[in-house]
Amino acid sequence: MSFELPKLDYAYDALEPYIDARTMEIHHTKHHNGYTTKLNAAIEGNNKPVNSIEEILATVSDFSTAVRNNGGGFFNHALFWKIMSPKGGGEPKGPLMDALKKSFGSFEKFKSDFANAAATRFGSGWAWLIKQDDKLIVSSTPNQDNPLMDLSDVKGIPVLGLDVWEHAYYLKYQNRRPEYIDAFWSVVNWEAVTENFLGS
Ligand code: MN3
Repeated sequence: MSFELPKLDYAYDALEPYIDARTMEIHHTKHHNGYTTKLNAAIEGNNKPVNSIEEILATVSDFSTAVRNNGGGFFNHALFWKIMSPKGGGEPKGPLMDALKKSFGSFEKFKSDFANAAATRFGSGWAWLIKQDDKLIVSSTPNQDNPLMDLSDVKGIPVLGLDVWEHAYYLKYQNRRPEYIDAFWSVVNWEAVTENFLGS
């Protein structure tokens, strides 16, 4: 099988002013496209049958470093585009809000834990909200690793993810990663995040 670069559900400029159009365009057409192309090249000719990206990630330690890096990059960005929307922001409702309050004490505490994980991830990586059975926890991973990978320190189902590679924010925010993290809350698509939570 081969993987295809997913289309965005909105225009490159739709997340302005929080995430600028140029960053979105380069991020999707260059970075995500690159991970997709390199993932396909890396799995071509290997003898393991490949049925889904989730299956690859769950057994990623059996694959090459190229599959780990590009398979993670392929999955992480596909999730990232989905959990953002020009109609995003605000607060989640219903079961997700209940679960966040139960796991973190309050929505504000969750936001501050998540922002802290994103701000303190040294170098390139991702901050995550993940589901472990009934519980929600915050974690972060280096590079393009993610919590579905068998070699991840903290494992679970990714519900929300934030790309903190410099390519995700440098054109607009330069070294001010905390400002980018702050802006991210204005574009979070809580309906999509709730689907990730309920569907897993
Ligand atoms: Mn990225």
